[in-house]
Amino acid sequence: MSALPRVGNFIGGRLVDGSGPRFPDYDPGRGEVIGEVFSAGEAEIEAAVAQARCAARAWARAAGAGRGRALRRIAEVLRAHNDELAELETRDTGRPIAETRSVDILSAADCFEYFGALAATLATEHVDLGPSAFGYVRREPIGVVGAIGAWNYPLQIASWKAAPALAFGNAVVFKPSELTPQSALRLAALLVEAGLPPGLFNVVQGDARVGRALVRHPEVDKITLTGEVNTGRAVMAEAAAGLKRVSLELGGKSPLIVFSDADLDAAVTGAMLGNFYSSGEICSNGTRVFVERPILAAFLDRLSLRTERLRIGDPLDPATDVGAMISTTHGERVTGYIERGLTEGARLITGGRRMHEGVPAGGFYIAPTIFTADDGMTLAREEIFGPVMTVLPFDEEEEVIARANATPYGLAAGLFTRDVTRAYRVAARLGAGVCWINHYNVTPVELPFGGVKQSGIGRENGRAAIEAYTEVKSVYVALGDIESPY
Ligand code: TXE
Repeated sequence: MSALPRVGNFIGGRLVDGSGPRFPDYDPGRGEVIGEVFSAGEAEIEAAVAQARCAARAWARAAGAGRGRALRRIAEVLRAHNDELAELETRDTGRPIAETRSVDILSAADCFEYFGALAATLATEHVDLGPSAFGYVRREPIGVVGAIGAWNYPLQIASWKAAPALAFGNAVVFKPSELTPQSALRLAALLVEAGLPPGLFNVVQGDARVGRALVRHPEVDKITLTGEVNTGRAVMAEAAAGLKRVSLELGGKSPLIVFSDADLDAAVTGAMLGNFYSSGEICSNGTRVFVERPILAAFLDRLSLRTERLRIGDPLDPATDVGAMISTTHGERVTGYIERGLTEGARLITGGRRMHEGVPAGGFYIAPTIFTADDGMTLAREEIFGPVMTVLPFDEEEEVIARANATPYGLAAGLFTRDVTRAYRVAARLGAGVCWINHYNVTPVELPFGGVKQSGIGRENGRAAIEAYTEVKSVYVALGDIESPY
């Protein structure tokens, strides 16, 4: 594969090959190999952590305002490279260019801009302890952050971790998913181009082996993971030995509740955004759609009509609505869930099959699929991470809240109603870290994002991210003579 572009590591401000195993990087839209990944070996992992540790020293001492200026410059550089990065992301993920051009890079830029503004505002408390003392509280960087990404929104995930980490004086060693190695590498080069000191953002390629090495590394002070629940468990267990700080952004099986007084077209739009955008490969998707029984038939009619108009095809075609699954393995996992649903007696409304006609050969394309089912069916309990929506009728508010919460997950939730009192009341009772009222899956960087229960620990974005990337130090200052019984 030597003629292919080399996808290496980025350490201390430079692209370097890796001494670990090499493996192909695929364009899921076509099943074509688009690069040869040189994964990080022990030498590169050591070098990346050492470079981060070294760069973090000066960066931690810099004033927040200086760090903020650097991050705001990065935001501008990302926006200037929007189309280039969007095409890179589409080729690596199989997600439609219409999405990556309008969401992924702009969300990353917004994140750098937002935390570039917060960087200088880390004022903390002065505590008056009377005439003989006072105290103050410092927020200090944690040090070296090991960040591990999933494959659905590679650049956004890297940015949602790097921006706050850097804003508050840390350095980062980022490991992208082995399925989508490209955009983080380009991001690293652009950060240096924007003036970020080398060594502050490093990229090491590889699979769980490299992820585990970061979790175990004694010079990595904090781990942040975006991935599946089982991976979260494994990372937390590995981090226990060193009592490492851990933030986890994991999976979900989120409820979306449509009350009978809802704007029906808006609710259908919300359900489609929460199940078919990014081919359904979004952690916060509202994949259990509870519909109040009196409007169920009308809801399903409109939903099916609009779903069957979606354009499934070449991710690089700007007209495409639904692209390819990330891999054949994952595609077969999703069609396996569809088969399971049929076997268990779920009612297929539309879709339910892999597409071969009208799509690029070599990619794995699934028709957007809608089932009605019972709560106990696998479709309604397990995260599928594909374009498969499960619709469930309900009759009472109390009933639907109980059913919506009857899951070990708690990432997100959504509800559609014109009754603002009911919206406020129900949103307060749903077990989720994120809730949308009359919309779905919009994630402004100003609002914290993350799950409760088994969907994660900690939050990304918003001021909540300060907790994730700083430590608190209390300082007591004696003003009078020292008091002592000795
Ligand atoms: O996850 P995996 P994927 C979730 C989404 C779905 C999953 C899909 O809900 O469940 O991510 O992404 C590395 N020690 N979210 O398949 O397999 C692995 O190499 C250390 C939630 O990529 O868990 C990869 O880089 N690292 C999210 C990363 O972990 C390990 C939004 C994730 O891999 C490891 C997006 C180990 N033992 C997707 N095992 C949110 N909540 O925001 C694997 N890895």
